[in-house]
Amino acid sequence: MISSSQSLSLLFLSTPVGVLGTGEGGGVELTIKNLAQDLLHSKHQVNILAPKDSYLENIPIETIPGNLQVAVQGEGREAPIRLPANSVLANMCDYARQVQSQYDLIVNFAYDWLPFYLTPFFQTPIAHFISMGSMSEALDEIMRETASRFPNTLGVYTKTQAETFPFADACRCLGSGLDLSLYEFSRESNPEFVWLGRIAPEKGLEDAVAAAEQLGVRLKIFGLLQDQTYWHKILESYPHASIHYGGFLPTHELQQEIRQCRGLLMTPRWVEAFGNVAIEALACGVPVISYRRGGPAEIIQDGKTGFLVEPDSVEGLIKAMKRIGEIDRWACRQQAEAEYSLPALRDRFLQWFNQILTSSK
Ligand code: HBI
Repeated sequence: MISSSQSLSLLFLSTPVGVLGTGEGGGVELTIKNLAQDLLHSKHQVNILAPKDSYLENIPIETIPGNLQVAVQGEGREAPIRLPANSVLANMCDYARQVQSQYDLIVNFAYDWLPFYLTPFFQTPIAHFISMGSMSEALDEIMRETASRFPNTLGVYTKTQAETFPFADACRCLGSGLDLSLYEFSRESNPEFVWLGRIAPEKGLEDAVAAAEQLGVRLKIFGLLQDQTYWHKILESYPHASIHYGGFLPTHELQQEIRQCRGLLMTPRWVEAFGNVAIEALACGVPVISYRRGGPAEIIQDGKTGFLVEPDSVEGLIKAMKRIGEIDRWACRQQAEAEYSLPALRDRFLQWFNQILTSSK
């Protein structure tokens, strides 16, 4: 029996779609960084396998060469599993195989077929953290098989996300968390709204721009500009919108920008597994207006820390934006502290790890 206070030696497999630290890995990057940082502070050993050029301050990373994996959201549900030549994911799995005996547990953050398929080939147990909702038949199938052969080894952010899978009951909900000391509460705000995230079709940025243009308010935008065509189409479609794109900022700079804003707009087209940007805003005292879809629908306390809006309704966004002054900004910070602190996240993950280690003995 592994006592929860005992130090664990953990090997993280990062997402293979991007270089860790650049935003290419989306929300799961923040989860990996925050979790690794807090586990290291709590005297556990963590090593991360990630693509070449990956870098996170004060966190050990073993960079692995090879070609990045294709993002699953670009493929159809029926798409066959594909690996590029010299696949960084395959190289990461092979490296993990070679060093596995040095670790109590491997934690897979790749939303990919290969690490699930290889689980029975490993002696060291593997915990699979699933960072998105259901995206493909082949992945659903291998995840379901892994869940039945290795009970309790599938973790997700939220219940809504789990419910997109046929094996929802086999998923352990872990939520998310932030280093709240990096986010400064701001009681005051300027009249601007803000949108955060990867600029890509599944994030629905055009709706936030449309709402800002119709309401005649300024919208600040931050995040990785992942899809240039999509971005230029938005600029052409809303020439009168007052928007400012500020790039992908490290946390310190980002929170300085968002803490002054009146509200965060979240416009997910897909079932957002969690929506880390929502708790980043709450941590600064910024209320969140989001479509009632996916993770944000479980995070936002409607009318208390923000507003939940009919999905894909720009009118709904505008109505909520007009009411944003009703929200007490301190209540937003309090919710972040109560539910999304890093120690709370770490404890949830350690309980999950210990459950796996106890049952795998
Ligand atoms: N696609 N194939 C693949 N593998 C991943 O790990 C992956 C992805 N797309 C997006 C993604 N991970 C992360 O941005 C998630 O946090 C959304």
